[in-house]
Amino acid sequence: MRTQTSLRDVSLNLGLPKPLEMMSDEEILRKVVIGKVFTRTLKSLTTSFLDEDFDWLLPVIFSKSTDPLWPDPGSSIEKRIETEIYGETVRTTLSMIVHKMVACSLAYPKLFTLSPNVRVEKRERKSTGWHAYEFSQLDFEVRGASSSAIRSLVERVVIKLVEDLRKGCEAELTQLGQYDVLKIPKSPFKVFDREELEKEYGGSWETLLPKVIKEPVWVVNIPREFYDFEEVTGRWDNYDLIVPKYGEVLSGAKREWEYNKILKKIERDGIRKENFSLLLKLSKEGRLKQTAGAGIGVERIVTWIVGANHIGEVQPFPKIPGIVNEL
Ligand code: ASN
Repeated sequence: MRTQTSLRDVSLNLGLPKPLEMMSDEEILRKVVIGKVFTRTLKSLTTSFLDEDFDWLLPVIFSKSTDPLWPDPGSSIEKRIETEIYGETVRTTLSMIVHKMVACSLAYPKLFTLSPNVRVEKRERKSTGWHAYEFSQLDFEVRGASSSAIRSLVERVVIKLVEDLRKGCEAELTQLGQYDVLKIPKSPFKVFDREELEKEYGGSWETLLPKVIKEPVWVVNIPREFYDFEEVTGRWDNYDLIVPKYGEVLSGAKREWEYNKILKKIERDGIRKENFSLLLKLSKEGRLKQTAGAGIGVERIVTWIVGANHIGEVQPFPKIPGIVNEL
């Protein structure tokens, strides 16, 4: 007979996640149980945003302008997908940051979207267990919000999620051996400054911090793309949410909105101005507003919740760097 937590170890020692058609009955059973938790996670997250009066926008796949993902030290893109339609060069969505900034400024003061992100990561990232070359973000943005307001909102959403799952998925979490592991986090979450972490752990704080924390924590002040707000002191007004054992499940920021600053930062980063001409135009005309937001890596948050060994385990069709299955 199975013990209650019998599905916990099904994926151990089996190597990388397989496509559905290659899985044993037991592995499929584990996939199905994880799938139930996934569905409830989507329900809880979207309900939280709807209850907070957010508008739900559908995502886009092709645009002339998308996230540069540069010079983010965390990104390792092997290939950028560009194609031509109607005589124009378009790119697949790396994140909906540009769309969020524009839509939030011009039309929807509180918005979220569940969007596919295509990031063709270097193939050596297949063994991190934390990267997939296609994944989904619950990306949201709020006009006029401060970073601390966004962090409080995220804390409410994450706490509600764990509460909902402990109620609605007790059987599944027990089978996965996670019911006793997954505790309801206490608000406010601890906040660490990246500069302090560098002093303590050196450059590998991102891999070391998840090993020492017991609850989700914030890391603030992380140098990255031009659209995150930089104060005159050089401090970045941005944040990552880090979960125990795994790492970053959300990144976000207050955004830049002033033309001169955006232009300077784009030039500093050596990225092509013409790929961000709309953002530059709107900011020059004073139509880009101060916003703040973040994106939750949906597969990552479920990986943490179910205690998976690899993010591909929570994807029905695993998109593991370097491995291209038929589906
Ligand atoms: N979603 C992130 C944000 O809101 C951006 C990203 O994924 N690169 O800041």
